[in-house]
Amino acid sequence: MCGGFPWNSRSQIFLNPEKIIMPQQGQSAPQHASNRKGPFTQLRDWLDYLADTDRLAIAREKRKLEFEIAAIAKRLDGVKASVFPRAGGGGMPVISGLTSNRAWIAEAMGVEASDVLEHYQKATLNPLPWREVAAGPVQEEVHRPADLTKLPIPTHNELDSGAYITAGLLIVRNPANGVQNVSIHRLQVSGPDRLGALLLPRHTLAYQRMAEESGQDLPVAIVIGIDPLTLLASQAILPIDHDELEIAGALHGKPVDVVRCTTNDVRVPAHAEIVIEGRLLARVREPEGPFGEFPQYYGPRADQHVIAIDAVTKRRQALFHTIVGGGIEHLLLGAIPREATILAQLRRSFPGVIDVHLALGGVCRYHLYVKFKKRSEGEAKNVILGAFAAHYDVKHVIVVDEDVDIHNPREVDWALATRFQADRDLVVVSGTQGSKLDPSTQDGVGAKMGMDATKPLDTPVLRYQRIHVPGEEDVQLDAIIDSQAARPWA
Ligand SMILES: Cc1cc2nc3c(=O)[nH]c(=O)nc-3n(C[C@H](O)[C@H](O)[C@H](O)COP(=O)(O)O)c2cc1C
Ligand SMILES: [Mn+2]
Repeated sequence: MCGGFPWNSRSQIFLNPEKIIMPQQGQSAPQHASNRKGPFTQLRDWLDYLADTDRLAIAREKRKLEFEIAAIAKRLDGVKASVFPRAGGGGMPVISGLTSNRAWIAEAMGVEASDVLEHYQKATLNPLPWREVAAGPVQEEVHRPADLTKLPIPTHNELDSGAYITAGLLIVRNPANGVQNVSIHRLQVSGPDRLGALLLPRHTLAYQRMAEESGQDLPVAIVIGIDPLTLLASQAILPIDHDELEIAGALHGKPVDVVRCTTNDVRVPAHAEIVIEGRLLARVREPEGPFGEFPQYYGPRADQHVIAIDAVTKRRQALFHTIVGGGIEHLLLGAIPREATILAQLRRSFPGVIDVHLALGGVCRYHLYVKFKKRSEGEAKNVILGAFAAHYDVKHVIVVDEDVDIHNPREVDWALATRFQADRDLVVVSGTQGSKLDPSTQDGVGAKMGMDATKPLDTPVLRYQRIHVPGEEDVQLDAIIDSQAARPWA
């Protein structure tokens, strides 16, 4: 043990990727060395907790910003979060992989893994307004004019156009009523005080258009280095004019403290690590991309929105968070809010829906598994149609019975292999809206497919009886297996 964490004076672990064993997604990490419990409201507490439970790898100093940080973080994705002290040779550490396992998200919330979706949904229905405070650590230093080249901003994928901020919460205000919106957008570093931003047609773009119509720039704040629950809240699927920071408050169980930016009216979490203040420019578009996206393909280069930077505020010893595009951290941040919304929506029409899962193989967006207690024949196909309507990203739906573990792809495959007949149980709808980032669509227009892998309600005895060896689940291997035993054939 030597040195310390870049954010305090604890012991340091050096990273040895050779020794890493991939745990199954969702499987809990060994419970030891920490008696802290969620909800975690502070990034540094979360990092300490990951470190105390052997889920944080600290690299030797000065890893390169171009590709090396992303490469190491990707190798550790889903296994350990990573820390890169003095990344790129500067003074600021880079961190990655904060929420790269479902079980970790449950721990961050302080609930059982089986309660994550209902807990999240409850938070979205019970927002907790933020509380403004006069000062906060995120403004310990104010840098004006701003220079983005002083921040350790990594370049991630081979064909990316350059360095990208990928874990920045973009906060804007409705120009008419001041309601804030929080979302994550990829941000290309186009110059020392200039960013290119991809704004897909949701709330940030709606507010930007309102400002642009009256010839105004839209003030923004970009928050980097924030606790995992606020990251998750930024991905909530809400109607416009619902402030995602209030969902963060609900998940925290207490209001988020915010401070006003130094150059505009946007309110930002007081305990964040770094805030970049700026303006989304009216009537300016510049080339942005290509950039490696969540479906594991590049988003193309095109003219996109531009943010001019006015100031950077930060903690004295700030941490810079980066999310590797398409890594599990990225995928899960989108998956949990989507699953929570889809589950609530399906249950409204189909009380027999028990659980839903957006599979990693379907990049946590396109493949939906539904666990369902069917009451009448045909109902599973109605569930399929409901799932298509619940979120346009959902492309393939598999409905299974309640005895199938939808978090285990092998189980879902088994249900498909043994309970599904294509001429009877398949639903295909063509020419629907899908994901523009799915390269097999025509600019987002493509087919949906549903597979009803539930067994018939009325079946002859034994036909669908799952085989079972009595006592299998109770075998105590440690007590039974003798590792020193003589070979009985010797
Ligand atoms: C790591 C990450 C990167 C993202 N990048 C973008 C992006 O570049 N452009 C975009 O429009 N949405 C992006 N998203 C998705 C939005 O943040 C998400 O849909 C959000 O909920 C939209 O918020 P809104 O409903 O308030 O508009 C990203 C999400 C994550 C987790
Ligand atoms: Mn929103």
